[in-house]
Amino acid sequence: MVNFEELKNYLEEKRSKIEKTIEDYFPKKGSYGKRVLEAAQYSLMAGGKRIRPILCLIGYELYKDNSEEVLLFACGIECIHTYSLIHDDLPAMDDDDYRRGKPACHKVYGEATAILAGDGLQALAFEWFTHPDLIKRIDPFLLIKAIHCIATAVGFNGMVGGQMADLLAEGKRGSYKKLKWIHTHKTVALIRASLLSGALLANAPSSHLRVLSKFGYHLGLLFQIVDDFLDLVGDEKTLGKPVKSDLKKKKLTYPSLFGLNKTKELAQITANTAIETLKPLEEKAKILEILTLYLLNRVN
Ligand code: GRG
Repeated sequence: MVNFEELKNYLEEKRSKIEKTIEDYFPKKGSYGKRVLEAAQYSLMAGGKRIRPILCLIGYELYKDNSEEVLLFACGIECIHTYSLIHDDLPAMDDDDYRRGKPACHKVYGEATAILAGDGLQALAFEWFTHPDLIKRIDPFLLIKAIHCIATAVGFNGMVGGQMADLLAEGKRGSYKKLKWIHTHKTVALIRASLLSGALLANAPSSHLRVLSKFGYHLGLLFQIVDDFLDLVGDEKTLGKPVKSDLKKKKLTYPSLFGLNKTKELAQITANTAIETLKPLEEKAKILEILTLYLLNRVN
């Protein structure tokens, strides 16, 4: 893969496989509790770039030919990501009304149902990570390693901790040290773990895992810097959510500390660093290099 056009086709192909798998495996029966299933499905299928599950597939494809073997694992990661978005939008958290171009889950189904939908999606992820269809294809020892990697990234020392610090930092003067801590835990941890989990499932050598871990860190940071930037200058329709929401909530972000120009410069520097870390993987990692540039220039 050498250019953006090929990458776009690749991402589109993976997105549609991920969505088909989610549809195939999503629980069908709900009986008296079916409202929460409906709410979870509403958010899960509301669009989204599917970057995290795609990173898992890429991590696997660096070492194995057929990433269909781990599609269900990748879909579990998307369930966790979607749960975090549903909870993040709740009035008690970021209080946002729109997500993925549609009214947020709590706006359609109410807060109680949205909380349960997020909880259910987190559990569903672990149901899929340990699904018999995965166990019959992947060595359970490798599965456990990958599950541990994801669980650590989304727990107290990962996304949940980052979200806590993000909420506590609202409206206060913050430092660069705190900003980096928040971003590293709230956003970077899951992005990095998504890529690593795929490589772990493929039993990648530990020297490569170290490289991918460093790369995942810089890629995740880049993702968040661009997210902060787009909140100020992005187009509402393309983003699928209101702009300037960080500004209104007085969030600690890259632009709030450094201004727009410097933020743009830092995004470019972070992208360069990410690409630099890939050197030991040589040609094998070309797709990650192009993906980095794609995410640097993303508009949603
Ligand atoms: C509620 C535990 C908990 C955590 C919430 C995900 C998150 C933590 C907050 C979302 C707020 C936010 C804008 C974070 C910045 C980066 C980010 C996660 C953006 C959304 O991810 P995308 O752009 O979304 O991949 P799509 O819709 O494409 O999947």
